[in-house]
Amino acid sequence: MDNTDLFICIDHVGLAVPDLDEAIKFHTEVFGWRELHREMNDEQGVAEAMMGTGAQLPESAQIQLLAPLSENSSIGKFLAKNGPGMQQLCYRVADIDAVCATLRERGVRLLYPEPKTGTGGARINFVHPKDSGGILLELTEPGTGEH
Ligand code: CMX
Repeated sequence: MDNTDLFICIDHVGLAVPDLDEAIKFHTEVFGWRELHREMNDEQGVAEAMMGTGAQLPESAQIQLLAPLSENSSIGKFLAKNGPGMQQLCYRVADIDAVCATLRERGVRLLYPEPKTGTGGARINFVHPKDSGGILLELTEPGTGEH
């Protein structure tokens, strides 16, 4: 990776769904995705599943299904306002602390002062949608459990 690159690749696209089991069934039976991973993240207020293909190319992006654990969670509020749909785009990074520092220097607001825990023990942070062209942008430094 060239040291001017901030991002490695698109890690996943997150879809807000009202019911995780129903969404997994739909995405497997209709679109042929495979369920690769499932977990609950109480801090983020989500039950989630990562969906991929059989090919699993090293840098192939996954689909993340995100169901709310409560109405007051980020996904609960998103569903109430927008209904089901694309909630976030996630870029993979090698060093989230360095990338967040660079983005802050460039005037971009990160949601958390320090990274929190995401899928598979990843370290995550988010760029506010108002600072990224209207897209909620997640940054993930993968943990050992995600890929
Ligand atoms: N994509 C694009 N724009 C969004 C958005 C999204 N997902 N969520 C909110 N916005 C926009 C709103 O439309 C609103 O714009 P306007 O002021 O023009 O109407 C603005 O951002 C503020 O939105 P809000 O509804 O007042 O704010 P919320 O209380 O819903 O908070 C956000 C928004 C992004 C700060 C919150 O959703 C958040 O903290 N997200 C990060 C955590 C998260 O999403 N966790 C779930 C996923 C976990 C995981 O990936 O592991």
